[in-house]
Amino acid sequence: MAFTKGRRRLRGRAAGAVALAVTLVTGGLAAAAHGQESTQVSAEDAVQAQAATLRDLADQRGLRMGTAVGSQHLSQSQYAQTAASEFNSITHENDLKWETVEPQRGQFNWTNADRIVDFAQQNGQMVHGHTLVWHSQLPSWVGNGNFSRSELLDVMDTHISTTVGRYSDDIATWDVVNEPIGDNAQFRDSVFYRTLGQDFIAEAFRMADRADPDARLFINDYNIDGINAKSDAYYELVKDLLAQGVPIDGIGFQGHLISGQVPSSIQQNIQRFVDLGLEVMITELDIRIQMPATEQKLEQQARDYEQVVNACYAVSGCSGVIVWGVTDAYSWVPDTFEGQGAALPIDDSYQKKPAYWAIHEALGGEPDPDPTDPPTEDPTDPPTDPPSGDCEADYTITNEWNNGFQAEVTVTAGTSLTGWTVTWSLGSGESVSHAWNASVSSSGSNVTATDAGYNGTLSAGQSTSFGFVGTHGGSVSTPQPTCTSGS
Ligand code: 9MR
Repeated sequence: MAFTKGRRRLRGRAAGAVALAVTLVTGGLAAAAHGQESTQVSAEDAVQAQAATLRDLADQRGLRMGTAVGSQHLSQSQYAQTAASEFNSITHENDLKWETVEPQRGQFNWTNADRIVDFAQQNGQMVHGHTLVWHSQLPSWVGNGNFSRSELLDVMDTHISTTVGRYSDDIATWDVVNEPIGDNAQFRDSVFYRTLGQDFIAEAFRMADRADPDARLFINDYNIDGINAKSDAYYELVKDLLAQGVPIDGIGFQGHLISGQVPSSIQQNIQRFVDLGLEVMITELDIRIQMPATEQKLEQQARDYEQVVNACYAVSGCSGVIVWGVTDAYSWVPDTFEGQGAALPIDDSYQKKPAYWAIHEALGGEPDPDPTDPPTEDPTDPPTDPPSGDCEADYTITNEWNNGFQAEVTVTAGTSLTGWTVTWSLGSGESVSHAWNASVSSSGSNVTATDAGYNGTLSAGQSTSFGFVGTHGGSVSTPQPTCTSGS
């Protein structure tokens, strides 16, 4: 792959937010408008702020607003467009992990990692490197290699120097060591800790620093967002590393949180690590809710996101936030936590949720322009008399203009459903361009809409609706859709 020099880089020890501000400022807002300093927004800026993406706003304020990306999704245009327009920083969700890039000793495979770095380059985005030394997603040749101390150091050095060296022009910040402390606040049992003791952490940072002395190097973990025994253990660990002169620049609070349970001490916790001279980043933010997502739960989640991002933005030295995925459709959460999901600011159908608008506002943008729009509505209505059959779909044209129209389809369950599919035929010259609260695809004139996950489970008589915008060639037809159980 071609590497270009001069990408937007975050450089210089303890200069996190300010360095970012200087390199990223594009608009008329003050470069150092972060932390305690106030932001002056002109009328012109305010107009722009309404249409601004999270990326525009974060750029203006010199903050990182990132997302995790999977290379397997980049060929989907809506996914790629959202990743490029809403975020100024990209993290490999899985494609840069040890098992992927060095599955056999000394045999490196960069195909998927490169695709993401290339994507970021094409879109002028930073890359936060995740991750070099982690007990998980580690190939068995490392975990079961029975290496001596010196052999394991050699294995680590090869992996770190090759990976960091390869991307030294592209990746300016790294999660060097991920999750070395367990939930009991003790060092986690891993091949690295068993073989090298806690020194493996210092060694890993020194190796990364040798491979790219300009890179900013982070330690990263979950459940350290608030002040608790585990974050206390990190506080002691990083103080010790700094005292030894280990080249550590920052700490990542992953931020895998539960809605309604954001730790109240998060800002104080960020501040105490910044006071040690470290940069703090929220590196993997998602805030999960118990499904189904109702309007009330989505509003609570918005307040949770607001609390986390404001805690970061309030502290100079907290350089920004990375959310752990572009869309709820591909979030790791539902696969790991049964019955929970909808953890990201953008939903399965790429609709901006209240959480998105909460971040938008926290970044100085406008609030949700139409808070009554889906998907802020409660996705389910109270039960009525159930129709016969699996379900019924009622199609209504809600708006019409020159060559466009908007339609709403209400699905009512005849029997209890765990998913639904609605199909209909388009009239001549019609197409569907943009949908919410359902996954909609078309093939020729046949359109298929399936539930969006969070609105798939309906009891008999319960309704939910989805909508879309379409184009027409002169007149709008009113089709008779068919509804079936299953998606
Ligand atoms: O989101 C990642 C998921 O796709 C993987 O299956 C999982 C495997 O461990 O890793 C997830 O990402 C993790 C990240 O690398 C480290 N912090 C916790 C994240 C969520 O598990």
